[in-house]
Amino acid sequence: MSETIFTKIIKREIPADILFEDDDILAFRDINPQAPTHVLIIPKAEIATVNDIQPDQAELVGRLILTAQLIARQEGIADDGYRLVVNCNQHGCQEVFHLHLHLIGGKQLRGMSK
Ligand code: DGP
Repeated sequence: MSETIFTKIIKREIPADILFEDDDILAFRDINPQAPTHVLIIPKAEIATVNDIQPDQAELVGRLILTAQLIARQEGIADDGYRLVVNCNQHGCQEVFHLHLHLIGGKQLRGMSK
């Protein structure tokens, strides 16, 4: 997989508003927020898309969701609710080919567009 802008954020080659980091996961605010809270949660491993997740990465993917849960609590949006989105490839409107979970909330969201 070729390096993306998210690898540069992991390496601190470009700045980001980082909310969480451990050995395997990084979370930072989206540069183009769609709601008051819009955070991207990524594995540090370079996994391009959902299609590229391997069975032995199942725990890592589960931990991405648990990280979203933690950040939602920290942001104070857990009880009101939020949306987790993972876009995949062209039809899913994926722009950055490094797996990421969007955590979106802080306002009433509309129904999913089709
Ligand atoms: P997606 O369409 O699912 O691939 O969403 C990619 C998201 O990444 C999009 O919401 C904007 C965000 N993004 C792109 N470049 C940067 C960047 O340099 N910094 C930050 N913080 N977010 C970025």
